[in-house]
Amino acid sequence: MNLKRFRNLIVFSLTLMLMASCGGDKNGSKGPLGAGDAAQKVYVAPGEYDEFYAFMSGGFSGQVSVYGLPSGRLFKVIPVFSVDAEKAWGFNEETKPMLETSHGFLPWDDSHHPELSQTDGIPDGRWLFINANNTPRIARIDLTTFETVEIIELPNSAGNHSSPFTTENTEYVVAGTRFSVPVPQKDMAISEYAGNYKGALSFVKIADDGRMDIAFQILMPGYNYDLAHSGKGESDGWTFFTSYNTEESNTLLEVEASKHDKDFIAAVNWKLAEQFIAEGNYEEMNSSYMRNYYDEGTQMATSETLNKVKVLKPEDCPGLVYFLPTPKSPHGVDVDPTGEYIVGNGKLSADLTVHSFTKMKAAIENEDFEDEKYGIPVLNFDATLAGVVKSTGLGPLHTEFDNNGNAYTTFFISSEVIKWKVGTWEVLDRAPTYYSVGHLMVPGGDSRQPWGKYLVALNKITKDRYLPTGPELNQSAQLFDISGDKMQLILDFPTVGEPHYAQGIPAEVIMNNSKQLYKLEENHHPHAIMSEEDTKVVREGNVVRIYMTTIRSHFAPDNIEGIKVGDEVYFHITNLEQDFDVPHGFAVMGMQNSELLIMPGQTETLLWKPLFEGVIPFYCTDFCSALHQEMQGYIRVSARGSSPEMKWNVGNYE
Ligand code: K7E
Ligand code: CUA
Repeated sequence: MNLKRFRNLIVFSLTLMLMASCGGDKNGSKGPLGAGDAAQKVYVAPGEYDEFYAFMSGGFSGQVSVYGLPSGRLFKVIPVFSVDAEKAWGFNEETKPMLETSHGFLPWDDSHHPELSQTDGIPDGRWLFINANNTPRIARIDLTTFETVEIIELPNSAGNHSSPFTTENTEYVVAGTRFSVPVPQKDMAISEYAGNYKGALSFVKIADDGRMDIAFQILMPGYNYDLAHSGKGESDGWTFFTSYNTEESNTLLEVEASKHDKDFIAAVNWKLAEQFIAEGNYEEMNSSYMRNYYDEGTQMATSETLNKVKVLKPEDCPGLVYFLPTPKSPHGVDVDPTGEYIVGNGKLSADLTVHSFTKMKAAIENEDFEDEKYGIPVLNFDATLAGVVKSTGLGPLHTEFDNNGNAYTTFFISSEVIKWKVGTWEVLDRAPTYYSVGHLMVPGGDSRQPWGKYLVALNKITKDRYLPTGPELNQSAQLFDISGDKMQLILDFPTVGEPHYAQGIPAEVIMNNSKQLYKLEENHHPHAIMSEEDTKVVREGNVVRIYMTTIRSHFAPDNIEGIKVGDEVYFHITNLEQDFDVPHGFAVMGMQNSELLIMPGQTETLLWKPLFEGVIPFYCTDFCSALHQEMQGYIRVSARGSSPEMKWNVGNYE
């Protein structure tokens, strides 16, 4: 690198650092939280329910957390991409297959964007989808059980960031790659990046029962694909992806990918893609990827390996993709509730660029192109431009909408949310956030029917908002009342991991379908037993299977003998309870595993390999009754190579 470029790089980096940090300090004070009736607005009396569910991504925790709004109370952390020892996710035999990939079993990922399924463009409360960013995958969470029931891997992708945004009737969730890579993957010089690496946009078909399958991928130029949103109403049938690094640089992107004045929003006509597929105008590529799904009947997860994916090449598919030039390294792309306006948030810009769908269609019709990239027409910037929001904020990232024709945009660098009018582009209000806001969420705010009322700012930096907890502070969310003209900050609350994005939905859409227990008669787990009379211990070589039950307040059996050092012991435990909210837990001293936490009517399996002779206690880990502390048992472990008699009992019967 020559000296001048190096100097430019330093100056540029310093400027960004300064801009980022002044966001944190300039407001100094702790904000208007004391204001009048704020406490009343977030007060949910003991025993009362919240008005909305909020689903927040866990970012680097890999999970999803479920909150109530307006109280900010945490209800559940749903394990998704990271193992969770509290719930045995990825530890018990039933869920281990969920974390299998073509790279083997993966204990962690980075989850960014929860997305609710929609019907007619309105969140319907059936499923929540979320992306794995590091090893590209999409998960589906069933909102009757609040459990992850399916995870599909995305081949040819690397850094699954613009994902998993849904189409209007959940025909697809989409997944754009952040990193472009050789497709198919191969050993190749990194310096050959430009012109050779490709960025795959995946369209994952969602069946009526929720099953996910990759319908097709579009092999785009080697840019970075950042975020996406699908059209609505008139623009239904299109999905919009932001890109940056149209410079196609492979090093020092903070400078090298910031050179172009404009990058692109890619407008993809997925209805046309379906036609190309139907006509056979695609290439079938070999690529190995996994689909893992949980069967509620057998209560087991299964992994299957898939080998083919259909690939569309824009240069062979006229009309499939158009580029909309958008200043300046855009991050979020957000479509207003009518479907007419496509808002691009240029993160190195102060202004927001709003494209018109109607104008885009006309520009396509008139072939009003200013350029072409790898066979993809670049529409004339002025031809699609609907307006510019001149905000004077800095670093716009994401936009959501309310039900009154207003939009709300976050500004990371100036650390604020700005409210503006869709159509007139005038700025109506601005509110500081503490600090450095990333995404924001209005319940239904990326759908056709925002419920409005609240806005949650999902902040990156916490600093002085809470009592210090050493160097690491939880990220912070801030709740605003947006029912009036002015946004009013009414609550701060900490989050689990980094909440990149969130979704909100009225409680009644989900709560009445929420499952209270698993019915024993519907439990078809291969190792389930339905009563204490059926408990048994079975040896097959050095594999021992213990068929156990739980009911308040004992295990059956609770005395087990005949186990040897070197055995592989599987505890298949069925919780016979048929009462809401009565799980039992299970732990064995010295086990190299997590606890089990078994819901009523469920069967779970723990693998234990005893290392020493002795008498090993086990107990219930979840305080289930007044005699929970009595819920315990012993296993006798005999020497390797010995021939102890197999015995088991609870109470006096064997
Ligand atoms: Cu945090 Cu959506 Cu990954 Cu923006 S992304 S902030
Ligand atoms: Cu069962 Cu505590």
